[in-house]
Amino acid sequence: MISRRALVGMGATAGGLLLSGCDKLTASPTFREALRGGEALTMRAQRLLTDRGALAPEFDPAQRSPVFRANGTRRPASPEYAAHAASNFADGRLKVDGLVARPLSLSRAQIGTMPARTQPTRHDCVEGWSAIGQWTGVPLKLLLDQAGLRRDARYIVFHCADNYGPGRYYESIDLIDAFHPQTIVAWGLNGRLLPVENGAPLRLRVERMLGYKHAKYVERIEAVASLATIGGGRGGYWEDSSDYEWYAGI
Ligand SMILES: Nc1nc2c(c(=O)[nH]1)N[C@H]1C(S)=C(S)[C@@H](COP(=O)(O)O)O[C@H]1N2
Ligand SMILES: [Mo]
Repeated sequence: MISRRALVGMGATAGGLLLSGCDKLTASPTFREALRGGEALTMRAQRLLTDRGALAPEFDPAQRSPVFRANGTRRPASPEYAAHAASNFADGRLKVDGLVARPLSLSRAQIGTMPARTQPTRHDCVEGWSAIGQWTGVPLKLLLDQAGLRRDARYIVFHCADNYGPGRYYESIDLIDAFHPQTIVAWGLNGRLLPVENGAPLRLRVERMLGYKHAKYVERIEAVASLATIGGGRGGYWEDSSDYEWYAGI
């Protein structure tokens, strides 16, 4: 098919000729049917291509797990984190930096005033358990738009406050997941502020991904062009240390 751009590029005379030609073609029933078939095909192809944008199932609040179990770090061990927790995270700041036009430094209170999304979703951990929790947070897209993502940014890295084993916990996702409508920086769980064991003050929810991608205790969000120089270079703590897949889509 000739794209609109190509048509525009053909100039007025040729364009006019083409258009009158098109008028005749669309009048013929067989051509109209062929067009309709093409539309169905395009729609199917588009669904396949946009599958990664599909929403994860959202559940009835009554289906929530009575207790949302905690896994991995349950409380970061650093004195800095202890001090933040003692002041109810009032002084902590979330940094959004890297390949952005306007680096951000936001308190949890500021983030709490931004538009929020609430989503009751199921968390699936590779260790073989699942839980349904209702998360509330700011869509990551809003933070990235406010910071002004540069054109060379390709991945978003989440730097965490905890050391798990030898190194800092971190995770990363590509821009498709970063802009997914259910990708939020969550500050609430089941109608309350996020508890420490589930990642207070802020944790990532990236609902089309396995549990280990959902970074807890996020203190810095960095836009990068490549993951090679971050941590061990494989895009996440478990990816570096245990060969977990970087792309953990579900
Ligand atoms: N910073 C940090 N984020 C983390 C982890 C961790 O140990 N540290 N564990 C991951 C794993 S394996 C899972 S299953 C979930 C657990 O989240 P929860 O503690 O709220 O259940 O957090 C993920 N994010
Ligand atoms: Mo997990």
